[in-house]
Amino acid sequence: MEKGKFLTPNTQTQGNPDLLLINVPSTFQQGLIPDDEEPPFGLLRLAVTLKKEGFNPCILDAHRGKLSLSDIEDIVYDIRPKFIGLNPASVNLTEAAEIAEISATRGIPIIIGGVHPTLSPQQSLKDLPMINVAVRGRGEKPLIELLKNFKNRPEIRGVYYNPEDKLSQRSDYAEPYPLENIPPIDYRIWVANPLQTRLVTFGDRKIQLEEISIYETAGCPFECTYCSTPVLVGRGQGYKPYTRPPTEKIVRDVSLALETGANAIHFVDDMAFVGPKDFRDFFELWQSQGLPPFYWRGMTRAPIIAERFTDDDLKLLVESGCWRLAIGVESGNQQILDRIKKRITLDQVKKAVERLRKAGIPQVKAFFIMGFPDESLEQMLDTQRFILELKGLGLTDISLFQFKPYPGTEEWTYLSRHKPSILEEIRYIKIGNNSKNDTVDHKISTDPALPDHLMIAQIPSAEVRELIEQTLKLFYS
Ligand code: B12
Ligand code: SF4
Repeated sequence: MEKGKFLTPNTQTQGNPDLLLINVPSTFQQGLIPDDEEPPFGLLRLAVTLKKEGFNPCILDAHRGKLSLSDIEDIVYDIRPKFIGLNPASVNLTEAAEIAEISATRGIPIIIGGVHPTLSPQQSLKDLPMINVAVRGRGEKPLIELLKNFKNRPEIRGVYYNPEDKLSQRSDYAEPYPLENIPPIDYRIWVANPLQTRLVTFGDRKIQLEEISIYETAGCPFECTYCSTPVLVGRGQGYKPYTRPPTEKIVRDVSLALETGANAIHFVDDMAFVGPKDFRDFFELWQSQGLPPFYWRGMTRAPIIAERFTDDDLKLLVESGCWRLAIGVESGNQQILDRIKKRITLDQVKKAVERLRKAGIPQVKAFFIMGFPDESLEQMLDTQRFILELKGLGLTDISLFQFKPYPGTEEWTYLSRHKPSILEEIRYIKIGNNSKNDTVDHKISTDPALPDHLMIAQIPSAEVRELIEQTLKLFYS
């Protein structure tokens, strides 16, 4: 069965798996899931680590496989796993609940982890009452213990059972499993269709990229007020906000990923590099080992490029095969940038875009958000104007999202104090649209929306979305 292709490892034929990790789809409206989605890096890390520890896990990538609920039910029934693991984010809790329902009716214990359970394990257990256990933080260590000793409800850091239990009135995260001990992921075994083909223009040449995505780090050293990452890593609670594995491990992982036949890497990490040294160390080691060149793209911050990269670093960036660098900008209004603790200035953004394009990086992308709490129409129009100014400086691509509050973030706390009724009405709505990838319509339809009348900013949600649509059209016209 074609759908079975998204059950990995692809050699999974014998015995019931100890654990079936299901990548919960962002929606069951299959037409809304793009074709080039990233594999579930968190589940991949868990699966290869559990395998190394002697377990027999498998992954069902229901998101990339665009599986329906009944496809998932058939597969669960066929392979009868001992446990099921789900990874709900805040935007697909409903889908997770539906999958949990079918698993619970088969009597299979369910463990949840990942974004939403980490933001609030107690709330997740209330949201999904059929779930037995929630894991907060990185799941490797808790799963090893839970799979060995589930019946006894072991007390483990980062593991939460009944939300009403005294034992659940805590906030600890799982003890992280060292990144350097996580085995390299062999994409040929664990990921269905790992390569994405794209045609990229480099000066006057067109090059066909066979791209594979990888994720190497954990967290991010910054603390933007709207972002879930600081909460995901337990920032401010004594946990390390950012971990980068040794350069040797990154070199080994990239090298293995290229063995799939890829000639390009997408570093999906929140930060592909947080300083010129990370980047230099990697490429110097890569070159010193005589490894073959490859194309790559990733994400970093404007001040790093504007102020910390020398001209020589920029030259090395181009030589290293970087075809697209993305930066998080979020707003074209300095007051908003300061409020969301972005720690960047508009001048740094302009300088970064200009320097990258002048150095010869083929594509520069920036991310933006409109509709922050209390943001005025005028401030959003500043963002629109700034986006068009950056286009004039060589910006080639944008993502522009509507602000959405996520549990545990500083903006969530702000809204709970100042506009509590809004949080009761939060729903992430998926707008149906079958437009092709990379079109403005597609960009709009894959960003979950908020109810039309919601007044998080100074204008209602529907008007924020109209402005987003207008801005995307202006940029891409
Ligand atoms: C890669 C990525 C994407 C990719 C791929 C997403 C995908 N389908 O897998 C793309 C670019 C497509 C994407 C899109 C979106 N994303 Co995104 N994305 C990420 C990102 C940067 C990395 C996720 C990741 O792979 N991490 C690396 C792995 C190794 O870590 P991990 O997933 O945390 O896994 C560990 C633990 O969490 C835990 N764990 C994970 N799963 C499980 C399961 C079990 C059972 C257990 C026990 C433990 C466990 O153990 C793992 C190993 O240590 C995160 C930010 C982040 N730092 O997590 C945002 C993030 C998940 N995205 C986010 C958002 C908002 C979106 C969008 C909605 C953006 C938008 N339009 O507004 C869209 C949704 C699109 C869609 N159709 O659903 C938010 C989610 C916020 C929320 N509360 O729900 C995040 C957290 C970004 C942020 N900082 O705010 N995203
Ligand atoms: S928005 Fe980006 S820079 Fe800010 S905390 Fe999140 S991942 Fe880090």
